[in-house]
Amino acid sequence: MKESNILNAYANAKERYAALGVDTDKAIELLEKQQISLHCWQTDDVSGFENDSSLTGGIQATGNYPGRARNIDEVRADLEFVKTLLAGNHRVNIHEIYGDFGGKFVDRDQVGVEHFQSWIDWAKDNNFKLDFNSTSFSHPKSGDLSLANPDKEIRDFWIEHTKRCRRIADAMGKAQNDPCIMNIWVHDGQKDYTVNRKKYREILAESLDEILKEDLPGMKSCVEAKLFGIGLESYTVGSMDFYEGYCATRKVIYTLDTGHYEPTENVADKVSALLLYVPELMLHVSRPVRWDSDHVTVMNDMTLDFFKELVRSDALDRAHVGLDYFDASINRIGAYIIGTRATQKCILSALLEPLDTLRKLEAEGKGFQKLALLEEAKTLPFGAVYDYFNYKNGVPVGEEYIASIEKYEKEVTSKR
Ligand code: RNT
Ligand code: ZN
Repeated sequence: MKESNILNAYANAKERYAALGVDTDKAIELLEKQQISLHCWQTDDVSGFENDSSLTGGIQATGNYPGRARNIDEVRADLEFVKTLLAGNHRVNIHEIYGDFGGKFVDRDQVGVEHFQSWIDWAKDNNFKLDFNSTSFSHPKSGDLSLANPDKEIRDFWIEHTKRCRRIADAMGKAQNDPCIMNIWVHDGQKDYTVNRKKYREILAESLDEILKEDLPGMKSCVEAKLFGIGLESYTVGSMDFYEGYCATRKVIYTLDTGHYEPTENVADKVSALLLYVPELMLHVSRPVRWDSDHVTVMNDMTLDFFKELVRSDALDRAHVGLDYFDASINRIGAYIIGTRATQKCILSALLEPLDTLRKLEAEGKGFQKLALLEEAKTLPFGAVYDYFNYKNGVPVGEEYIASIEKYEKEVTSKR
């Protein structure tokens, strides 16, 4: 895009927003600081490097677009390339099954910091911070119940795994001088009716209490609620109600995956309610299409509203923003950039809302004026601000990144 066009458009946009009391430079500054945790599992359809077992736990990546990352070097190469197309400094979110196991089988109850040292070094070299996830799925002991399993042997196996993961996250956080956010999502549920809803939830709460006992200052734990998984449609142990209560009473971070609610539910409305009771949020920004389909995040009403609610709650700094989708039907790097940029756009759009004016109008009971301004805000020259943000940070502006990804596909991913 022509430099003078970007600059002129920004100058006009800046003036337009200023007339409504919005400082675009300040919004850009905040967006530059906003880290987004890139989910490493977008590079390889949640395969990991443990062995070639198939994906279980009620989640599924559909499609077989060529070029998925097949090993640790390819995952890292893809992430390094992704970084060149994004403004800002971001994080990488790793699952336990992405450890550097050196070709050996390391069972989940045997994993240690040594299997992630090369990730820690790589992150440092590439100016990434790391987040982490225990992995309860795609394992012979996954079954329908892991941390909520009444069978003590199986439950203890997963408790040990999750405790070890917390120690790995602690080491990551200490090495990067910034807490590593570790997510615990377990798929536990039942395909058909269960007469033990309460029992499994009691066990899950007990297991989590045991896991979270250890004080590890380099990391923060979060727990992810969900509606259902494939093959686990009738009951999910870690439902929203379960984790809301758990996080509020234990003061643990609540992981809000935007795909984990009823399709007609207003996910944005949960933000302000949760933030009254839980310390922070971890976000998995996703796009559910009819169900928790994990389509690539785009700038749609749900995502726009979601970030507006965070900004209106003055809580951007109480949310850890991460992505969670896995679309194997299109270029995976392209999917990364679309989703990350869409998330940035939604955050920027929220930061550019003429909130003071809107709140004043509401306080004065000027309903028509408020609605009119909300409508007008939708077509303010927001794109000019986002273009300038990318230009200022030396990354492709607008659709320019498409050609970069095509080039990477031609030279790298198509040869896999
Ligand atoms: C599953 C959860 C979970 C996973 C990742 C791979 O429904 O969203 O976050 O997607 O752990
Ligand atoms: Zn998720």
